[in-house]
Order: sequence, then structure tokens, then C-alpha cells
Amino acid sequence: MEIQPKELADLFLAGEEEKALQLVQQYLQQHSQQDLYHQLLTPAMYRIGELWENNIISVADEHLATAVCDFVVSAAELKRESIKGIKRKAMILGPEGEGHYIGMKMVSSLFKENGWQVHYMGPNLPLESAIESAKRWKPEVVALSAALVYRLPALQQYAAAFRELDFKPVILLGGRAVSIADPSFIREEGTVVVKDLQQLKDWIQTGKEADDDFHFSIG
Ligand code: B12
Repeated sequence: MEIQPKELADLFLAGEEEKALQLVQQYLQQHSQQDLYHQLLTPAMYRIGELWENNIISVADEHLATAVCDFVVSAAELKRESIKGIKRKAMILGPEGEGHYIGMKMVSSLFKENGWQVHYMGPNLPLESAIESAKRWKPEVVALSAALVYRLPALQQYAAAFRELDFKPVILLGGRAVSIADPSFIREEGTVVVKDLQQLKDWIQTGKEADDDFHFSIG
């Protein structure tokens, strides 16, 4: 039987790195990396969030689960063959104060899987530094991520600053906070709101913004 998010979440909580990796590698024999992220790892981590919110697990349990998930995401990336040729450039980061980065790593991986060159800058990057780096590297896309709703104003502030750059990168806004926000409040000219990895893949491949809703199920 195919592995379910709940089973994987249990392995994360038990710190079972090797077992989790083994099951993920089996899953990848039949599925894409995007399926792994969207159908399995994201719901597993959302389940960890629910258990944490309801005081069923401790902060230490959540940290251990995150560390195992992080390891699995990185290990799954190593499997990918590199694509040759001229690569378009994407820079991925979270604004100052943002602490969540597993989603951003998945976004980076999806860009790379589609042949892009990626600068994954991680979370909590000060605006001035982010802009200075973008001016040097001139990415075509800047992808910004926020997990907490109260981070949305910072995301908008960053987006506005990147829109001012003369090489006009496309700004993608994503993350848990974006997926639950009303898009009309955050959408601006030159900014694309992306609610999940399927929409991101569609955007990478067609350049079109989706307008459907976002949904995860926890198995
Ligand atoms: C692990 C975790 C942490 C870890 C993060 C470690 C790390 N290295 O990332 C730590 C312990 C640091 C942490 C801290 C906090 N957290 Co936290 N955290 C989580 C948890 C359990 C999992 C996060 C995760 O990895 N999710 C899995 C990833 C894959 O999902 P994702 O981020 O949504 O990304 C997906 C999409 O959104 C999308 N995506 C993401 N970014 C982007 C960007 C672009 C451009 C695109 C296109 C797509 C995209 O792609 C991903 C793939 O599906 C969540 C639960 C949850 N529902 O997510 C809570 C959660 C997000 N945290 C929460 C809270 C409250 C906090 C704290 C405020 C707690 C505190 N009091 O200190 C702090 C804030 C820290 C900060 N400064 O930001 C709440 C937020 C609730 C709310 N009201 O908004 C949650 C929902 C838990 C809960 N249920 O209460 N957290």
C-alpha cells in the first residue's frame, strides 16, 4: 500500500530519518518530485502543525519532525539529473522575520526540476540585502514566501521594492499565508499570486496565473 502523509508524519516525529527516506525513495519510483512535495510532505507537515497547535506534541517534537522533513527534501533533490543549456534565473527568499523555509526549498526544487538556475536565499533576508543581491544577479523571477498571515504586509513591501528594479523581475508571492489570503488584497501589477505547487508548475510552464482554489487533504 502507498505511504500516507499521516504515516510519514509519525516517522518524522519518531526521528526515523532512514526509514522516512527509504519510503520516500520508493514513492519517487512511481511519482514525481512535485507529487512528493504536494501530496505527501506538505500534508505531513500541516498535520505536525495541527498536533502542535492542539498541544498533542511539544515544540521539541515539532523541531525534530521539521529536521527530518528537511533532510528528506534535500535528499530527494539529489536524485535529479541536471538539465544542460541556458537557464532562466529565479531568486527565492522569505522576508525579514520569516522563520519557515521547507516550502521555499520545495519551490526552489521545482524551478530546478524545470531547468531554472536558482538562488535559494532562505528565510529572514533583510530587504536591503535582498535588493542588492538581485541587482547583481538580475533574476527574471523573484519568489517570495510567507507562512504567517501577519507577514503579508512585509511580503507586499518586498514585492513593491523588487518591482522598482529596472530589469523588472516577475514577482511571485506564495506560502501558507498567501494561500489563505484574499488574492485581491495582495495582487498588484507585475506580481503573480501562486497558491500551491501545481499552480507554480503551471505558471512555470505556461506563464499564466491560475485563479482556482487551494486545497490539501490529510490522509
Ligand atoms: C515547522 C514549523 C515551524 C518551524 C519552522 C522551521 C523551518 N525550518 O521551516 C518553527 C519552529 C521555526 C516555527 C516557528 C513559528 N511558527 Co510555525 N509551523 C511549522 C509547521 C508545523 C510546518 C511548516 C512547514 O514546513 N510546512 C510545510 C510546507 C511545505 O508548507 P508551506 O510552508 O505552506 O509551503 C507550501 C506552499 O505554501 C508553497 N509555498 C511556500 N512558499 C512559497 C513561495 C512561492 C513563491 C510559491 C509559489 C509557493 C510557496 O509551497 C509549499 C509546498 O506545498 C506549520 C504548520 C503548517 N500548516 O505549515 C507551523 C505554523 C505555520 N507555524 C505557526 C506559528 C504560530 C509559528 C510561530 C509564530 C510560533 C511561535 N509562537 O513562535 C513561529 C514563527 C516563526 C517565524 N519567525 O516565522 C502557525 C501559524 C498560524 C497562523 N495563525 O498563521 C502554524 C500554522 C502552526 C499552527 N497550526 O499553529 N514553525
